[in-house]
Amino acid sequence: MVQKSNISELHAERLNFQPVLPNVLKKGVANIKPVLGKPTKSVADFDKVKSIFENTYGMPVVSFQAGKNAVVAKKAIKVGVVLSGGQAPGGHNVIYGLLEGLKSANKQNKLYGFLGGPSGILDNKTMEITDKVIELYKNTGGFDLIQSGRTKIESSEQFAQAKANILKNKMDALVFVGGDDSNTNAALLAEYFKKEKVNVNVIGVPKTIDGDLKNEYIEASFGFDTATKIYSELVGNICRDINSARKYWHFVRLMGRSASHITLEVGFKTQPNVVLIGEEVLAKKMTLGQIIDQIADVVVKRAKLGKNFGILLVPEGLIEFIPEMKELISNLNDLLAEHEVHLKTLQNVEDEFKFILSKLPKHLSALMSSLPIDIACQLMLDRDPHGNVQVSLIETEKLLIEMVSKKLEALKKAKKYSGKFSTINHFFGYEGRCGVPSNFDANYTFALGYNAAALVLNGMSGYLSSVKNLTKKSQDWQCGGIPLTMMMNIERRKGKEKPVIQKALVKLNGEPFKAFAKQRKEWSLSDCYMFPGPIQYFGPASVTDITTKTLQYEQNGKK
Ligand code: FBP
Repeated sequence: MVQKSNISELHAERLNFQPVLPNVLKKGVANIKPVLGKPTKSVADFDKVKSIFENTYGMPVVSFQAGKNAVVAKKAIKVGVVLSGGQAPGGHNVIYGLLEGLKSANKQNKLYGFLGGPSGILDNKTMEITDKVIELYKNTGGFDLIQSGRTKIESSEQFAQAKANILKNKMDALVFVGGDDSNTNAALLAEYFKKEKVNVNVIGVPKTIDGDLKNEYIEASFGFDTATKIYSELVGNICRDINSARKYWHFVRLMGRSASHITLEVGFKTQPNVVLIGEEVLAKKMTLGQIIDQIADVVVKRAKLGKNFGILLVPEGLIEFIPEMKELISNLNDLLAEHEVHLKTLQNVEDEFKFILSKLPKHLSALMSSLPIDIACQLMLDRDPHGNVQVSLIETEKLLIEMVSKKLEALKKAKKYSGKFSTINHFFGYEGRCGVPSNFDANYTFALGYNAAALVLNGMSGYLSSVKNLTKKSQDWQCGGIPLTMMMNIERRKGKEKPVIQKALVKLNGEPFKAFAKQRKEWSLSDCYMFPGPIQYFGPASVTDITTKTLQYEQNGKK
């Protein structure tokens, strides 16, 4: 727990920062009314999704407008909140906003945090969140107040256990703060409670630094703004080092498990020489060999200009976008799930490796054997509880360095290259997930939490808190909710078809990618690096409150 004795100067200043609520929420939850839109559909696989979510499919989009609301303040309620999945800057402000929103309707409303993520619901570990508890966590990074976890509530026993504990606590609602997988869990719980006629509403809040939980109504997931600003500071610092020393090629892998939004945003802010975008690799069906050729081409061209230095950004999820690797990973996912028990009996990684090779189709076993052994072993590591490969553990930047070096050696032999290729590798991921939230994320998360309280108090369930119009001042943001089922499709997880929220990938016909495609040639050869420096919390709004380039391109078109 944070105590008065471990508060830094910045922390103390941030405790005094008062997040600015959207005007519509300012007068409190008892002074806003929900306006219902048209019924909705899932993004794909309508019939399958509908058959799983019989009670919560097709609900309308909700928007809030000013107006007296007599319903919400009537009886005092008890709400549980859980932080789920990877940390993202601003989580504490969601809790802070939720508490303020609940209290704005009725001072007797109570908020409880489930400890350690969804497992806290199953183990019934809770703590009450009071004004005093939240006092030292306002506008701070991290999830340390109640911690997080990746436990998935999926078996019928777990659903029954969740129900039993929530009823034991006499809770009226549960707020799930999470990414696509966690909010899928929230949707399943909302459906389960409706089916079981349990009067508990479930509301989701869009969190993930990866930025891949978004659509027309969820313009950004919280944490993306702060995390990309932190990575941009680090990458910008490396760019300045490159310009000063002029002797290394830096290969930087950035977090972003499935989508390349983080890499694209950091690319905009720092203008490195090579930026790989997984979605483009997939669309062009590029092989690993072609990616290596593309990188080597830039290295050779720069060497000819006397520049044996540079910087490359690669999203951690790249590996899953390369068609041949995607096929390999998908086969590995199924094999690891199918032979889970047998694999546990094997003595060491080599035996596991041999066993897996023997089960793979010939062409994939050849591909697996051609990879550096470390990478091949990393591909076999345990999947997360949702069945995803843990790409944060796969050192793709080292794989690229090794393969580009080999390519350059061959070019040297053929007298087509005579430069020097000294490399340094980096992975920036965990550094950005618990940073002190930017002003944008501090305001956004406070609004998302407050808005979630409004959804709960209006009896909504199976909804995701939606705050939009985000490139405008926070006073002008619009609030409401969208049904979680609207974002669902069916995907293969752990060898089975499952309903999941569809990830929002980088769109190649979207304004951000188009803007990048126009600029990248210039970035590759002329050194136009940018050095954004650290996040600023105080000073002119043009520096402190500005959000991501991605959102600006998305909302303002060509800029
Ligand atoms: P969420 O989608 O749960 O927010 O997590 C995102 C992320 O930070 C990814 O960028 C990264 O690959 C992953 O979490 C790492 O997971 P872990 O925290 O389990 O190591």
